[in-house]
Amino acid sequence: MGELIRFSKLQPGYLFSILLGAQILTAVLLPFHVALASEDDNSLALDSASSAGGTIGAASSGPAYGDFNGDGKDDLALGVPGEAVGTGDSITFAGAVNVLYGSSTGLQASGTGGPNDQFWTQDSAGLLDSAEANDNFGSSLATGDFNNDGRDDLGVGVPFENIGSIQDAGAASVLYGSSTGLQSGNDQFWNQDSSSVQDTAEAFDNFANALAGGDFNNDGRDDLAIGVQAEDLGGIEAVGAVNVLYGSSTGLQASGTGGPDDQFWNQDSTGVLDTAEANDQFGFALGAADFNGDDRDDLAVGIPSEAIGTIFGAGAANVLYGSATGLQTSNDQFWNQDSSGVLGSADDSDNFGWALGS
Ligand SMILES: [Ca+2]
Ligand SMILES: [Ca+2]
Ligand SMILES: [Ca+2]
Ligand SMILES: [Ca+2]
Repeated sequence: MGELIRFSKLQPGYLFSILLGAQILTAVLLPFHVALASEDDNSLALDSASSAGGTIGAASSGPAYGDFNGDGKDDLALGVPGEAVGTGDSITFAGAVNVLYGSSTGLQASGTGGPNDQFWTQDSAGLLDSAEANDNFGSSLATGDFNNDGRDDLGVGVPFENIGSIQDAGAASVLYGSSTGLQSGNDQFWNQDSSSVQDTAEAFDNFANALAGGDFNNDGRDDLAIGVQAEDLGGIEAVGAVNVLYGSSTGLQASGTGGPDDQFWNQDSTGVLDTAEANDQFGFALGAADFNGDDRDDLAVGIPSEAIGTIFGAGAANVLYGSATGLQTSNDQFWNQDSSGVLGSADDSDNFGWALGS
């Protein structure tokens, strides 16, 4: 059900009015039960969800870290997806990102020993698109040096962005680093209707609910994996998918110019283990790291609502390994708590793979 993820910004009454199916309650509502706590800006579901071990979209990446100004001290971006923007905070749940820069004494916000802190919204000068109510800019974050200029860049998920009139299709903004930190001069705004990006923006896809940066082809330019947790495929709802954009000397690109062409992965992709089923939410969480030490980063994809046999919502994770041409399926893996050697056992609503740390 592609609309499930809308819960994070809907009223509890509406939630209860449509959440009647046992499957939803056990496998999907459970992860979001904390979302019912409040719709108040300062106690947004996305924040309170952390007590359950993850947050919507940010489950994979949490606060991002990277050296945005290239001074050798890592900096910290913090998503604030419930931030109200505009005069009188009139644009509610538009979302924002705070950035704190490192110094020899650690993070600081005064401009002492490092750049002054920053506050980004879609209404910040130079940033593409604009702040709209319920966009939830900052729901997910990922860092990487996408153009390999020695300064890390920041991907910002906006999973409830409308694309034209397509509600909650989702988008990702990318801000590039500079000697003075993140700046909007050459920022990008990606969605599934962007030129050359595979698939199509559809209502309630929630593109960019999760993000992970890694160098999947080891060309020195980091690449960006983008979760689309509520993607429908072939009439099957919310199976989930992952778009991958590869870096180039000019940053992320989807056309195959200066780097590999973009990819679109799901559990029905040729070679990917298991099968796309309704409400799996493949791509709910993402984690990138070099699991086999071949210098190419690999991608773990959380599928917290995956059924293992008849065990509903037990959860699983697919792992795709990097290669000289990018992510591929030749030695992919499908892990769950019933996998040989894995501790624990797959039980109803365990939600294995809800969050990934790498
Ligand atoms: Ca820095
Ligand atoms: Ca960069
Ligand atoms: Ca790369
Ligand atoms: Ca690897």
